Amino acid sequence: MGCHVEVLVSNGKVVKIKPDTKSYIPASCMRFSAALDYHNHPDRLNFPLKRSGSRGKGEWQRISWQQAIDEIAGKLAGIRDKHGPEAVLALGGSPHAGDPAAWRWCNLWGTPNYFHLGKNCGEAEFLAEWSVYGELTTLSMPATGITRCTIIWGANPHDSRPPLGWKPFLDAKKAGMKLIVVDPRLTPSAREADIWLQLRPGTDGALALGMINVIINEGLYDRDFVDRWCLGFEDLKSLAMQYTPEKVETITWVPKAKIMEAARLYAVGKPALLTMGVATGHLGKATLSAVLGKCLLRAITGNLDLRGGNSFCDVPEYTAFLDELHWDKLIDHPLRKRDNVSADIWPIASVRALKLFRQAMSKVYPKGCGPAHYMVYPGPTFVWSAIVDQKPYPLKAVLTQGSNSLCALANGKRIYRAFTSENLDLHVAMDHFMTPTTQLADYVLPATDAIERVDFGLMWGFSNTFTGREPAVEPLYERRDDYQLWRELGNKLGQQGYWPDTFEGWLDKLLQPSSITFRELISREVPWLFSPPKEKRYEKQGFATFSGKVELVPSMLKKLGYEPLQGYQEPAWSPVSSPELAKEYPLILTSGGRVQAYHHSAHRQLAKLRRRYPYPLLQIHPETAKDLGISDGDSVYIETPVGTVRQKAQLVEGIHPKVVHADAYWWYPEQPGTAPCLFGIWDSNINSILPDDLEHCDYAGDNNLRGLLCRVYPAKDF
Ligand SMILES: Nc1nc2c(c(=O)[nH]1)N[C@H]1C(S)=C(S)[C@@H](COP(=O)(O)OP(=O)(O)OC[C@H]3O[C@@H](n4cnc5c(=O)[nH]c(N)nc54)[C@H](O)[C@@H]3O)O[C@H]1N2
Ligand SMILES: Nc1nc2c(c(=O)[nH]1)N[C@H]1C(S)=C(S)[C@@H](COP(=O)(O)OP(=O)(O)OC[C@H]3O[C@@H](n4cnc5c(=O)[nH]c(N)nc54)[C@H](O)[C@@H]3O)O[C@H]1N2
Ligand SMILES: [Mo]
Repeated sequence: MGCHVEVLVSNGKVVKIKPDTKSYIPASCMRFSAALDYHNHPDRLNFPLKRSGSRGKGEWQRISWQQAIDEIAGKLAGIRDKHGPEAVLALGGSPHAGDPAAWRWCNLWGTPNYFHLGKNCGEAEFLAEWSVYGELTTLSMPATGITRCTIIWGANPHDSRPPLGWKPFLDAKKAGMKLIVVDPRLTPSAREADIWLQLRPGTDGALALGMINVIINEGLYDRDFVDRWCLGFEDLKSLAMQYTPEKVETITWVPKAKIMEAARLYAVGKPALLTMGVATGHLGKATLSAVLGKCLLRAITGNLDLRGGNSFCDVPEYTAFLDELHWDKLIDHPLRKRDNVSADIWPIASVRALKLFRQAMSKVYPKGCGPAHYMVYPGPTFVWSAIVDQKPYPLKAVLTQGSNSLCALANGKRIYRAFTSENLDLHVAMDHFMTPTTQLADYVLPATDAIERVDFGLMWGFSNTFTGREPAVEPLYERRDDYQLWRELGNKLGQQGYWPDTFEGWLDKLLQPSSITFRELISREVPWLFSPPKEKRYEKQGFATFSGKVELVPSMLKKLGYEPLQGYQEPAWSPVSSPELAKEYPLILTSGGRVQAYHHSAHRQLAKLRRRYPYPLLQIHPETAKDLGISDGDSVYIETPVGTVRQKAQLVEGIHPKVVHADAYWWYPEQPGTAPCLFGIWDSNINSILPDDLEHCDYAGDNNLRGLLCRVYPAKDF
């Protein structure tokens, strides 16, 4: 997650990696201790490979980079001639060093079918924030001595963001800040809370409306801010009046007294922060009310663009990020005739939406806003069907870079069908290791890791920060920077002139507005550009919405065909929305909470980490386990209507007896890689049995990963 380490090198070889104690973010979690093993691991990909048997057979032939690039470029050109640039899909992962280059390549190429795993990350919440107030508050942290109350909502920073992202909460608490945590589990973050709201997974939208009800009824909202800066208050008020604390207790299982107490504490605790959290974007049909509800709470309490509250992310002005990425090149690309494959179904995630957001923001941000790429992603379900059924139009090539989609996305069987479809003419995957996903590629390319390449952080354009880092050693074998994949393909496919020769050259170009080279930056003691905190920018410039105000009933949603005043909607599977199914699958399933040992599907190869965390765990309440004849450490089956996987039971008190939490992303690098085994992907990976039909997708097409149903029973040991 970008923590700093010191790498000791002898004779061009890394000998030791330790936390950089001089840095402001020294590595502290257990993962860095395995970083050297990661760099040298015998299973690392070191040379380009070309498939020789059928897809998934695991038969590979080593080829040169030149041959790989020539053949891939040749195939892409043929696909573009026959099917248009939109027939190429790029699949990117969570933070890795090639992403902006991939977005740029796609914009120049003309495909809106860029699917970044961020789709299942913060997208749903970001799009809601843009719709309501035209800004993102993703990076807000409590300010010690200033923030009086924080709600951590759907996140567990203790495990997901140590040390940079958790310490500020502790520091602020010491200075008197009150902490509220909304989480179905008693996580290490929740243990620190003054109030823990243990809700039924998926019911966040109802909880938010219940809190709004209390805040309005008790006159605790910021009247001045609402009068001057918000539109639609009366409509929101009428909606919220339907969500009495009694009713919300029934929906969420949170006692009404706690709902009222939390609402009051938050509303009077100004400046107060309400955090982003990926969980609220994983709720399928229940997502929109949840993410809007969070935005509305921030707005009516006047905590927007406020120091210590939800401050706005800065636009990346130190870098040429916005110029370099050329979103307009995608909007007006001469060859692009179609929007992404799911634009008609989820219009908020489309080029059309990108254009509308740009219009709405143009007064405040003439160059557009930062991470606009979040607006164009197609939804996964339709990506797979555009490959298998070639509808609404054919997708013919997939360029996977730094993503293990077979593990990280819902309904693995559907993804498997897509990757093995005869209609898929080309699948290229660039990674550090063979994974279930790379195993289904035609070409597999070896990437450099963070120790052997220059690296940078600009938070995907979310902020006006830029940090740089130098490589410790030359790349091993034939590993290459991810940047080079896009550059070389670009140079062969009509993008000549856009791509500096080296990754560092591109970073120099990005840094031009700051009149500093990448080298100069990284030779500084603190190699970091950042802008000082700001607040109340809206007083001068208004909000970056169509009206210039905070839109409690967002006109953006209306323009795109959504109901802008959302009441709470149940997830598609729940005791309320599907009571018959709930009889067969009586437990509420949530999944994927971060664990310190691993980054998503990665690192399972590393013995040091595997010893610490050898199996995927299903957290279950001791009473429930007892009723099912399950003891701590027993193997259990978890079954949904989509399928069955096996994990080990971990009995925990801090979970509701009707709720279970399954670890996500499990696969076993030690098992055979050949299909259908694919490193044991079907054994334990909860995502492979999560549903992805239309009824489960949220308003932007994201997967429903939390707030589902399952049953659990003893399994044969493993
Ligand atoms: N160690 C480690 N750190 C990581 C990552 C990693 O893989 N490993 N991944 C990084 C990435 S890409 C991301 S996006 C961040 C995410 O970081 P966080 O936002 O902190 O996400 P999680 O820990 O997945 O989930 C947060 C909490 O949501 C709770 N939850 C489950 N269902 C619900 C629900 O219905 N409602 C609510 N309110 N809460 C629910 C879970 O119990 C969990 O504790 O972490 C980043 N940091
Ligand atoms: N059930 C459930 N599923 C989830 C979530 C959840 O909370 N619950 N969270 C979702 C979220 S927030 C996210 S962000 C996604 C993450 O989804 P992904 O990003 O697809 O997951 P990773 O396992 O991190 O896959 C990254 C791959 O990139 C490789 N890699 C690492 N570094 C590099 C590099 O520098 N270059 C290249 N080329 N490859 C590299 C790794 O070896 C690994 O195979 O998962 C989503 N899926
Ligand atoms: Mo994420």
